[in-house]
Amino acid sequence: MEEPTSERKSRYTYRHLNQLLKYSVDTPLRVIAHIDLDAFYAQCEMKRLGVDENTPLAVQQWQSLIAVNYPAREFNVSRHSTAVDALKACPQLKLVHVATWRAGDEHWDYRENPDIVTCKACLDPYRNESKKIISIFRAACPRVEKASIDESFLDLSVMVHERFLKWFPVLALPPPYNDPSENLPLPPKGLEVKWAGSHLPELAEDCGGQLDWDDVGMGIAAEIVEEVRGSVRKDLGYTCSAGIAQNKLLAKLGSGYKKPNQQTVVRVRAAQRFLNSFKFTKLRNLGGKLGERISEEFGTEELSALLDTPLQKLQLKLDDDIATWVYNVIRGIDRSEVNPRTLIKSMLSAKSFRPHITTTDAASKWLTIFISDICSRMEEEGVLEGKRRPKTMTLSYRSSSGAGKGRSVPIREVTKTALTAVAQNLLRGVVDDARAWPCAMLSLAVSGFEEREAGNVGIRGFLVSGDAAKDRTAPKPESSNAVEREPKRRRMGEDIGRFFTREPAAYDETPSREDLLSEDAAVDPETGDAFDNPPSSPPSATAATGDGRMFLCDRCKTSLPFEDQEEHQDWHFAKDLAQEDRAEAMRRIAPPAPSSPSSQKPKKGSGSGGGKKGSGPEKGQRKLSRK
Ligand code: DCP
Ligand code: CA
Repeated sequence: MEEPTSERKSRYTYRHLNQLLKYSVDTPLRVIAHIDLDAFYAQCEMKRLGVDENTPLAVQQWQSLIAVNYPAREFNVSRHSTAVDALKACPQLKLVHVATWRAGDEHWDYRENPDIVTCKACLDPYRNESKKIISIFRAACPRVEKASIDESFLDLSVMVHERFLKWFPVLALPPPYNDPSENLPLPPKGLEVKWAGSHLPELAEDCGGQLDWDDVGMGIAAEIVEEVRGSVRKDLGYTCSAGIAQNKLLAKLGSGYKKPNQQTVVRVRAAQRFLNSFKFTKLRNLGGKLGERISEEFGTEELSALLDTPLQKLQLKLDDDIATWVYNVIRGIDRSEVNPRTLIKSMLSAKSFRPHITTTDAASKWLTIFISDICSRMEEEGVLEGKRRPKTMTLSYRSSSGAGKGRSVPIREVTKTALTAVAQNLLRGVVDDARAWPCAMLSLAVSGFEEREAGNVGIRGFLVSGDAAKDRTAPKPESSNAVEREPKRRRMGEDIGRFFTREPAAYDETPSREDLLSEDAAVDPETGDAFDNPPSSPPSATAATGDGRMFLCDRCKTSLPFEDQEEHQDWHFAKDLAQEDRAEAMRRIAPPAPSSPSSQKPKKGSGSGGGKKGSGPEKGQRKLSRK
C-alpha cells in the first residue's frame, strides 16, 4: 500500500539539522559559499582612478598583465598577453602599472614606467581593499575563511539553521521519541524557492516537484549571499561572483561557473552532473603533476570516465590516501572545514635580480625596501602596536650558481630601526660568504608570529628573556649553521605525500596564495593556485612571453609560462630556506630534550638537514666587491 503523503519524510534527520549548529562537516545539509571578486586588481584600479565601468583596463606588472577587466576581455585581452600584444588587440585599453617600492624611498608609489631593476612591486593597495571586503563578509557571517586576497569561503550552516527554525517552527519541535535519527518532516508542499537570481546547474535526478531541506537551505543561502554581494557593491563598489553548495570544492567550482557579477547554486542533486562537465584536471590540486599522472595512468582527462574506476583500481596506481581523495573529489565529496584562521604566521619580501647584483650597496638597498614592505604589512596587522610580534628574521639568498642559504636570528625589538639593524647584520654574513655572489635572489622573512600570551615553553622562554635567549641561541651571522640546499629539486612524491597530511592542503601545505601575493606573486587563473611573480624578468626576456611553452611546478602543481620558471622556483627556494632555518632556530630556542643533551648548543657547521654542506666557493664564484 502506498504511504499517505502526509506521512512521507525528508531524507534528512534531526541529527543532520542539529549538526548545522556546530558547523559539522558530517551533515549533508551544510551550506558553503565561495565568493570571488571579479578581475580584482583591475576593479581596485578602476575605483582608485574613477574609471568608467565600460572602459577596458588591465593591470600590468612590468611587461605582463596580471589582471584584466571584463570589458578588456571582450577584446581577447587576457592575463597571458603582454602589454604590447594587449594594446594591439585593444588600442583603447587603459594600462595601469601596480604600485612599486623604489630603492631608497620610504613609501611605495604609483609610477607609470617603473624600472624593474630598481623597483619592487607593491600589493598594499589590493591588500587594503581586500581587508575591507573581508570585513563585510565577517559582518554578515560568523565563519569566514579568507582563501586568498580576493576569495573567501563562508560557512552559512548556522545562519541557515536559524532561518529554518524561524520560518518553519515545526523544525524546532523535539524529534519523535526524542530520537535524533528520526527523519524530519518534508518541507511544506507547494513551497517555492526563489534562488535570488542564481544560476542553477541542471538536476541529475528529478525530484517530482517535492523539495527537501537541502534545497530550502540552499535557497536561504542564495539570498544571504546575494545580500552580501550587494553590500560589497554598495559599500565598496566592487562586483563579485559566488558559488553556493554543500562543500568548498563545489562552491568554488560554482563561483567560477558564471562571471562576472553572478552567482550559482550547485544543488545536492545537481552536483554530480555539474562535476561531470569538467575535466578532472580543472579541479583544485588536480591541475598539476598529480592530474597529469592520473590522466596518463588511466588514459583520460574526463572526470566522468574516471567515475567508472573502482577505488581498488585507483589504489593500484596511486598511494592509498591519494586514491581515496581522488575517488571522493570526483564524486563531489569534500569534508574540509571552513577554517576561520586569520592570523598571518610569516611575512616574506623577496626580489630576483636580473642582472644579478654584485655589491653590498645594492643588497643593502634592497634590504631597506624589504624592511619597508614588511613593516607596512606588520603595521596593518597591528604588530607595531604590540598586539603580536614576530620572533625570527631570516635572510636567504640564491647565488648565480644556484647555491643558496638562509640565516635566521631571533628578533628582540620590533621597530623599523631595530629590524633594519638585524637585517643589515644578517647581510654582513652574506657579504662575507663568497658563495653568495653574484647574487640572483635575496629574500627577507619575519616569522613565528605569536600572541604574547600564547606559545609553548620554548617560545615563552624566548619572550620572557629575549636577551638571554639570544645569547644562548642566536647564530652569529658568520656561523655556518645555515642550511644549504641544491636549488632545483624534484620532489613530486614528497609533495603528494605531504599534500594529504593536512587539511585543507591547498591553503596549508603549499604556500598560501596570500603569502605568495605578498611577495610579488601571482595566481594561476585556471586553478587559482599560487605561484611566484611571473613578470619579474627583464623586459627583454618578457618578449618571449606567449610562445606557449609552459612549465609545471612540482611544488604547487601549477603551470606557468616557461620563462617564469626560475623566478617561480626562487620563491619556493626562499620559502624553504626560511622555513628550515626557522625550524632550526626554534629547535635551538626550545629547552633541550632530556634524551639529547647535545642539542643544547648548535654544532658549528650543522644544518637542519636535507642539504649538502658548502665548503668554500664553488668554481666560477667570486667574493663580493665591497663598496
Ligand atoms: N593575480 C596575479 N597574477 C596572476 C593571477 C592573479 O597577480 N597570474 C592577482 C590579480 C588578480 C587577483 O590576483 O586580480 C585575483 O586573481 P583571480 O585569479 O581571482 O583573477 P581576477 O580576480 O583578476 O579575475 P576573475 O574575475 O577571473 O576572478
Ligand atoms: Ca577573482
